[in-house]
Amino acid sequence: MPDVPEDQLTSADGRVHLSHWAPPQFGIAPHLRIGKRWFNVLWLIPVGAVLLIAGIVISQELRQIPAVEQFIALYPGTLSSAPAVNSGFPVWLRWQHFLNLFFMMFIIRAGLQILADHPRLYWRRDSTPGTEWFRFQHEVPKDRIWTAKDDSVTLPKLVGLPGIRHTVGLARWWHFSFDLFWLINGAIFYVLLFMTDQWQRLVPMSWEVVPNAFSTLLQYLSLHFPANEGWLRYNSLQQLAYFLTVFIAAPLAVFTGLMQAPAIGNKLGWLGRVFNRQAARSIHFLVLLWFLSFICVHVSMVFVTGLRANLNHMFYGMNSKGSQGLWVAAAAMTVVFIAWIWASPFTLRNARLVQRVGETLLGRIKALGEWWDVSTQYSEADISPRFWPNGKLPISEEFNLLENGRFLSYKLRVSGLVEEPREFTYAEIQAMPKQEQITCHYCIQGWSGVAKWGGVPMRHILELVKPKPGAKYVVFYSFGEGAEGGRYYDVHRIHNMRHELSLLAYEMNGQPLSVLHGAPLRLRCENELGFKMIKWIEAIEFVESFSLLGAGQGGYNEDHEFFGYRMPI
Ligand SMILES: Nc1nc2c(c(=O)[nH]1)N[C@H]1C(S)=C(S)[C@@H](COP(=O)(O)O)O[C@H]1N2
Ligand SMILES: [Mo]
Repeated sequence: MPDVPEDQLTSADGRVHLSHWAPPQFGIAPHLRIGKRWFNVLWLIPVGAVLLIAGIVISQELRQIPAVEQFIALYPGTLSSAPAVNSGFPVWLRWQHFLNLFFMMFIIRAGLQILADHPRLYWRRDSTPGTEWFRFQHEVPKDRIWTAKDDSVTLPKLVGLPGIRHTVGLARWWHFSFDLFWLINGAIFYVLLFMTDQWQRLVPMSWEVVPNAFSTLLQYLSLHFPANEGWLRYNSLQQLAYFLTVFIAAPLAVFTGLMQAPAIGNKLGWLGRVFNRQAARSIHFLVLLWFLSFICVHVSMVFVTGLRANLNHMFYGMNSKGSQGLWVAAAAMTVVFIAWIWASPFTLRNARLVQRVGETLLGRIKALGEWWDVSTQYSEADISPRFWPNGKLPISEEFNLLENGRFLSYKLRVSGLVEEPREFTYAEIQAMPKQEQITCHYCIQGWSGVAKWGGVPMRHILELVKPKPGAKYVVFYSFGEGAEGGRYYDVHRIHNMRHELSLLAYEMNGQPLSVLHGAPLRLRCENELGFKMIKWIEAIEFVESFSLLGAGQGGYNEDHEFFGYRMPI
């Protein structure tokens, strides 16, 4: 009976120990590419200040012109037809506003943490270094192997969540859990908005909103503020900004978020081509910039257009001049502040708990992605010029010998709950029915790439070894170690291994698979994230449960980096 290197799996701790975590590595200030030149975006601060002052001067000058004053008289800033909202700021609205900002704090911080795991943005699917339009990391070194993990950067502690390098696994639990809360809150908001008269605040009912918004902008910029009528109705500029945020930006964030998932992007044919992983990721980031700008302007306006009145509206529900709203808002912000400070240290200390809670909340929803049989294939012309590598190359003596012998003596061991445990030589595997597929790879860190893979379908191996009825999972053992030492392994549900595109690949782009990309054999499983596609496969085992393997989470990255074991999204 062929054995498996099960004793070489290591357990893992439930917390993040900084002593053996990826050491900090700082990137660079965010840079933006225009044509061939890179600009430091910190320049936007002085440039923005100059533009703001220029805007103020220009609007004050404009308002000296009689025609402009006539325009403002004609379009005073609020739609003359806009009905008054009679229900004020009901308690549900105030709670939803608070919960929204509370959830957004987690979503934004965790989102930035995810971005820092691959600190580059592209428009094309292939993530080829040099084609970014935005990065906060140096250029990719050309003189050595530079993996995607090497590329991840540290963020300031209070910005990222959990604030240390390469914590994409934990950040995703925060991001997606709070996405879920935020979506529920948003759905309730949409419903209540239209069940009451509150929708009238946000939905412009006439094109006059455009000249009125200009008029408001001019009035604000010239520092002669229009009267604050916020209790009854919003001015046109507010209305447009809120409308765009609630009805355009928020749905776009959800859509471009989902399009970054392999089970969705690899399924939706042409839509997945237009909103390819990188375009979706870039737009997702631009929506973040919209939200951040919105928050800055919105909060500034709350302060400068009558702080007490504004806070009495949104935090106290009264149209009054007292200080009650101020106190309620201060208490609410204290809660946000405490949660802000607490979240990262809590996550590092209770990483396993964060993973478990995340799995409980989201596991089933995400796993729905596996239902869909992904089928999108690309053409030869789509093949990426460069495919980011990831992982630690195997260093064992055994592997060196195999590699030096060009894997001629390699044998794949397949065992466990099967009728016919077998060892397959490399020649036998290559003589099996061969399948080729051109597919897009989605790494959890954010990069993607298209390659053509050739190999034997997993379903063929299953037919040969005949899993017993009790076999629920398929364990893959790698020759390589994981980042913290101990064997890299990974577990798949047997169902997913019967999928048409689940492949044991020995060729990449028409060439024998290189060691860098997983020779002698690596898995392709196109409805999961890249880390599930184990490289340098030594043995395969069919099991009923994986709870006794390693730290019991279903794979090396699941054990050590707190990823989820089913990751179609
Ligand atoms: N044995 C092993 N397999 C592995 C990894 C690893 O670290 N060790 N990394 C995974 C990750 S995170 C990704 S994205 C893909 C990358 O495959 P590539 O190096 O061919 O691009 O391999 C996966 N398979
Ligand atoms: Mo990955």
